[in-house]
Amino acid sequence: MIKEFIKEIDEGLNSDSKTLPSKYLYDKKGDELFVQIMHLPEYYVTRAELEIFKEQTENIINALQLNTNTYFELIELGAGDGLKTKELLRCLDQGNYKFDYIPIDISQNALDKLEKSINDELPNVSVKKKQGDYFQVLKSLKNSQHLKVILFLGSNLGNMSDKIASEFIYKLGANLHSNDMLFLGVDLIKSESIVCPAYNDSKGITREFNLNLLNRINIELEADFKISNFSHIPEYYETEGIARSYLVSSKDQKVSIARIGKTYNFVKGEKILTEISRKYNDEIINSIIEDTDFFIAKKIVDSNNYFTNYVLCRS
Ligand code: AVJ
Repeated sequence: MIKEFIKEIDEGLNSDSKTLPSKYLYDKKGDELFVQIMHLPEYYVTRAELEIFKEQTENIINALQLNTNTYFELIELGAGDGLKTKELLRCLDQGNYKFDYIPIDISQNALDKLEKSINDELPNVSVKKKQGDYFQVLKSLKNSQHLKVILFLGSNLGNMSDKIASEFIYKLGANLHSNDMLFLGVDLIKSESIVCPAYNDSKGITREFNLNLLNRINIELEADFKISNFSHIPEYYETEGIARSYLVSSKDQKVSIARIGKTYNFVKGEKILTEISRKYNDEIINSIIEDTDFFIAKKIVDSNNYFTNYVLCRS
């Protein structure tokens, strides 16, 4: 783990346009900050998808063509706090659908918390949590022949480039059977006036979330980033549809990372890209799934037209 962390940080800081992988934003502090982000008034993403799960639960079940006579496995990639999923679980429970809920996450702690809250609130729902890498777990589930519905929510796909997203969805398909479903939640392309504040909130939580990455490198790799010498600067243009978060060096400076044994130079105004948050429309989703075994079977949109949940069917 630490070896990979070292390698990826070194690669990112050595490249001509510096980058740091967004997955490292989520340490314990980063997880806590992301929970706060989800409740921010400016961060519409979580609320928009929650509205779909609350107001259109029956629609979701119909779109997935679920049937009370056919057992299925409801598999969620990334456990989260389950707020949205619990809306669906409640409706499936009340409708006497036969299923197991299988959340997959790399964090055992996140899975344990989620299981406990579902056991408390929905004691009839069978939870079979699986800790590990998404694809390893899916591979282990593949020989089960049961109908599978995969949930990949929260526009988590947006952290990937379109090429990586396409490979990711292709690999999901390779671990499924014909007629299995992928329920994919993505944020839609919309104006700068709505997207920009979502990544630059007035309380500065997103700023803290982004800068926490440097803190983490300071602690885990014994670096000497001066946090106050970097600012959080997100960018988004509706014409392109990609929000990018940067940390920008406010002066010429050197940073040493003891665990790598190197010093890195930053010039005043130099940017480190820490995260992309892709926004989508039908055309982009279609081009992403073009070379995969999925097709769009249905889509559900929230009342503001901010967010879409696509039902992708494995052909
Ligand atoms: C969890 C990846 C969907 O990109 O909107 C929120 C992460 N970063 N604010 C997003 C995030 C800054 C979020 N995703």
